[in-house]
Amino acid sequence: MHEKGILHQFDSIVKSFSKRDKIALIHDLDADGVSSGVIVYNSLKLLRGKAPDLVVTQSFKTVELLPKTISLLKKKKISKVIVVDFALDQQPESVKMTENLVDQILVIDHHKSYGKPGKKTFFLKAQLVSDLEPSTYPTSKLAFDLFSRHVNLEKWSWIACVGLIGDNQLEQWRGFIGRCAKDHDSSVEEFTQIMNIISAVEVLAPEKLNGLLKFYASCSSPRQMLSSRYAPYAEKLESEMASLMKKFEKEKQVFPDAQLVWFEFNAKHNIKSAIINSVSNESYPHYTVVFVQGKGDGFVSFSARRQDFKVKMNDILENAVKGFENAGAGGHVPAAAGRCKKKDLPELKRRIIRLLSGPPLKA
Ligand SMILES: [Mn+2]
Repeated sequence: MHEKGILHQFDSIVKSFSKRDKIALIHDLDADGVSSGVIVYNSLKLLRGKAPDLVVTQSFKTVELLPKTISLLKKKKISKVIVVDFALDQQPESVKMTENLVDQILVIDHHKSYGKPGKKTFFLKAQLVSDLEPSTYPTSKLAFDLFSRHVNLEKWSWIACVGLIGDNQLEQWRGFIGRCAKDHDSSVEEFTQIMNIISAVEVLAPEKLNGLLKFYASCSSPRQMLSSRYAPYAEKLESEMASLMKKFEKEKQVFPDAQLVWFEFNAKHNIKSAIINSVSNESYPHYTVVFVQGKGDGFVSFSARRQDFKVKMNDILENAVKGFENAGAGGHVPAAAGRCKKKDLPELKRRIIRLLSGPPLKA
């Protein structure tokens, strides 16, 4: 279907939203996921005079709707589901289970497409409506642009900026972000600080993200977020990151032939995504950077970054976990992540080094 057809379909879904629908909003946990959740939350409020009936913040980052989420949808008699900022199409099983309960699922996302798993589900991927590489068109801006076709969201344009910065897209969108900073008497620094607050709550107190999202939706200015009870988490995270950075400098392994920097560590909080972006952007933009974090539960989670788009991080990680039991991986070209059993880590590392050392992979 062409761009126009996709937008037309989106428009008719949006026009069908009414107060009588029982709508659930489900969002990814990072700054773009939370910010796009807020954009949709406030859009629904304007559109139908009522916020979503349910906001689900899942207990960990995943591309599926967890069994607990699905039973909650059932219990609350949800009729429509809106999912933002994760590739629900990567796990068709949970789509099918959810389709048995609800009338419609709308997914707004900018991860790669994995096919169309269900009849009642409409996937609005960034790449269907834009020529931009999808990782550079974060969901918060995509949702802002889409819902702006129906309601005036200028009051909350700063929230789209926070999501853009969270997904590492400040340069790509500098014009838009600069204009929004002016409109809201704010600055790139303030937007970045709000992004840091959300990331810090995601890492240090994920159980508070659901409350944060609703508070964030009620803010009429960036400064309200900056002076909120969530703000102190940013400082706490910063000091944890500083000590992890020292450990990185001491323990990192560099493989020049594979253009790879590899770092393994243990930590209680899920801190790796917060720190890998700065290492990748500032120190190793032309290398693949992989961080592996153990939490003592028999599994390791890992993130990969590469800023020059010369190697596809999502493909590398998806290939590297093939055949592993209880493992998964996915994401964007410059940024991807996954999880596997700790016992498979040595093989994972061998495979990644091999994949990076060989000729470029075909998509
Ligand atoms: Mn995103």
